[in-house]
Amino acid sequence: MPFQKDFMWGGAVAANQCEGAWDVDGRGPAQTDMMTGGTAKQHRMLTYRMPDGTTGAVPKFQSIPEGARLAVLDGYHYPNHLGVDFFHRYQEDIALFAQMGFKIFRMSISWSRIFPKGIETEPNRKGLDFYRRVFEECRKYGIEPLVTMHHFDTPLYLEEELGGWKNREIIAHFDRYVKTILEEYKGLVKYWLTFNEINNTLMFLDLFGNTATQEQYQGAYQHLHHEFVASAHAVKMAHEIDPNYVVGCMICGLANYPMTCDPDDILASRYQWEKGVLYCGDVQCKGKYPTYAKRLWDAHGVKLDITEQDLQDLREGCVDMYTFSYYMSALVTTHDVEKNAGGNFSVGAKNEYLQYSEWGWAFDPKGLRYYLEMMYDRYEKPMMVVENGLGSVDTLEDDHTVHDSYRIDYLRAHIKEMEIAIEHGVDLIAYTTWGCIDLVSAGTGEMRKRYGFIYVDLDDEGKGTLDRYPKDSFYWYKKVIASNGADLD
Ligand code: BGP
Repeated sequence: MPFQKDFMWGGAVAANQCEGAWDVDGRGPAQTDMMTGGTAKQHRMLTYRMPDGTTGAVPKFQSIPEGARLAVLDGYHYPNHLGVDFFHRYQEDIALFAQMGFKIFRMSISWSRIFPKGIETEPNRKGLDFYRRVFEECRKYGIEPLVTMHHFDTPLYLEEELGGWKNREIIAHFDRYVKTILEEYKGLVKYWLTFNEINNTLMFLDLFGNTATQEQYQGAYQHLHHEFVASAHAVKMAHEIDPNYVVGCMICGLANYPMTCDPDDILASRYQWEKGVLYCGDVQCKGKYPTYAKRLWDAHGVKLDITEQDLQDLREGCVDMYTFSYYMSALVTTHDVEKNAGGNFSVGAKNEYLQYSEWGWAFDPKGLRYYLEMMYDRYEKPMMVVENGLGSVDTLEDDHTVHDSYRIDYLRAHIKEMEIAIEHGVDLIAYTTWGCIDLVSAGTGEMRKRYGFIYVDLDDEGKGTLDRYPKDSFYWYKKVIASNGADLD
């Protein structure tokens, strides 16, 4: 039996995509609340208001005009405001997770529920109480919470007034938030993750092709440096507050392969690994910048503000485990080919050996094995796959069933590869599939791109009963968990 006896099977969500209740009980806004819905072809928009009252919208990757403030405007739909109403339905949802036999449930805390602007000295008690109730509900069923401290939702005030993570001052605000939650939930939570897909900040730049400016690179690397230091502080505080706490990094696990055997492609692929994936994992797991960091910075004239104290903090704040999301792989080439594969932060050529989803995400289970084995060998820390799954359109039948055999096929294939990686020596301790209950897509803001074992009756316009219905995959996953991965049929 490859999976250890206490292997933790479960699922994952993020506050901003499932909770809703965006302005309830004193919660402050985050940038995700100012984002409209989009589609695979049409970007989500950020809406804003100018000082003279005029309004507008830009694609989410662009900056709003000088002097503008992000704003919620009439006539637009903001899917994260409602999410799937987990805030009010968490008891029903956790009961369904328990029915599947979940051992672990990954979720995140919305920073602005605890500190609405991010700058307050006293936390918002109602926000703290909400998560306490959620953790207690999990514990009632013996489900271990796995809690992300930061999942795409910095309080908007800090983004606008401070310039977000580019400004060193934000670290102190994050420290105060982290200390608060680590003290508050001592004994209720054991596993923590610092920043969700921390490496996205660099991957975003690739979305611009080769057009990102020196200023964008400078900003991205400095932003990341501040997150690394904040993450190291979180690890140190966690260990001081409760020696039982286990803290992980969380990396967007985008595997890549060279498209040809041209040595230039081999090098380009390796450099992409370094820039896109390894840079962040290396700093967080090894507590220092890797040798190739200078090459990456020099390529774009980046000069970082790094203090001696920062370097010491990084050394003292290495994470205890390596966790990552895995959805797909990408091809890297220096050749002039059509860049026609979409996908999660990846732009590149299509791999003719793989199949692609409607959203351009490649189906590559072997890439998961490749990734697990490579990273375990590199870091030798316990690993968790904390996101994996298939975003697809599901049909709710008249009798409220959903026949999602395609999702079962996707997950089964990935679990089989995890099994092999474990047989090859990888210390994998948990698997939480993404969006175990349907939720708002981070990339497109859609509801129709579903990942869940549980169907939520809600559409892209925010219409629906919000009723929950188990899909076929719900019963399948229940069997997988009950058999500890032995019964995948
Ligand atoms: C990851 C994020 C998640 C999640 C997932 C699926 O990048 O950590 O928040 O949303 O991707 O992406 P999407 O929602 O765009 O399908």
